[in-house]
Amino acid sequence: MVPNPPSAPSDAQLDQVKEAVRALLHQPDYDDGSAGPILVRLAWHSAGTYCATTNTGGSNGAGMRYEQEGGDPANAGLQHARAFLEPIKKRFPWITYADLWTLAATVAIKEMGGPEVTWSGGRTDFTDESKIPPRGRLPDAAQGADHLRFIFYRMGFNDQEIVALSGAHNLGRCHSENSGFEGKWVNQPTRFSNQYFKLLLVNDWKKKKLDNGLEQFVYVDEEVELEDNEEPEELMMLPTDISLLSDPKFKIWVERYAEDKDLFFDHFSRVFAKLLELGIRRDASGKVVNDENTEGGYRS
Ligand code: CCH
Repeated sequence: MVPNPPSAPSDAQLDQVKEAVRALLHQPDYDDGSAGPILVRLAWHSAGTYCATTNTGGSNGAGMRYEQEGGDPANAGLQHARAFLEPIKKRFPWITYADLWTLAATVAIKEMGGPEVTWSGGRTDFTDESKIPPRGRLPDAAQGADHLRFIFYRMGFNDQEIVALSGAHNLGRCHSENSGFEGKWVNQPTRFSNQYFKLLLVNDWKKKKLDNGLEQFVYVDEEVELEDNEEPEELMMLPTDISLLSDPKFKIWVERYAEDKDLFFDHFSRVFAKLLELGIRRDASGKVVNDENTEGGYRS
């Protein structure tokens, strides 16, 4: 317990943090030139451990700072996202890691051309590993629609929300050193759009077995004219992404989001805000109800 927690930050203080996040997004030497996609994944994995039945896991605690969660193979690569944010935590020590990780994702989404996501602060950071949920709660990309429902229903999401959340795969890429999968979903992976849904529907996805034995789906645009020595650009989908096409209840939403970008942005903004609140208990005034073995949180 923190005897005398600080008072809640002012909007001006939060604006300073947001500005600092904006300033670090441009990373010419990293991946596709932006820290944005991996910051979104960091927030998602921090929240996606939630179990509604037991009310454990979720975006409180920033448990990935500990080996038990940070060293989970499902979180491989996210150390880069945490390292990007570390100087901001040093500069603004009053913000908890759990708040910083979630807030940074909303800034990144907006800066990459996505919707505004409502964010509220007050998350606390674990001071030990006692509340870290067991490994194995994040989705396995090699599986299908039943698995997606099993994982996301556990968090309290419905079919429409599962498809909307999956639209985050407009961003970033797979890295063989992290997940074993390789490649990006869309041509412009640092631009938030509904392109992922369009490509899912229009392209003829072919199964490809990787050297490590994993299977993903790929598409190569044969129509594109290439310069000499230029390799054709291959786009990819995970087996879980493809399962959104084969399951009729998911496919309805893939079709709607492919044809209506505004609808997708609206639904994504709501469902991402919901994701970031998983595991957070607030009183009627919106203040977080603090647990033991955590630090941070604000005086009302
Ligand atoms: Fe995801 N995702 N994700 N994902 N994900 C990966 C990368 C990103 C699954 C598997 C993978 C969501 C849902 C799922 C992002 C956001 C979200 C990778 C590659 C795998 C594998 C990791 C690597 O190799 O570095 C599966 C399965 C699901 C099931 O639904 C949801 C929900 C979100 C956010 C709302 C983002 C962003 C990335 C790109 C990260 C990067 O480093 O570029």
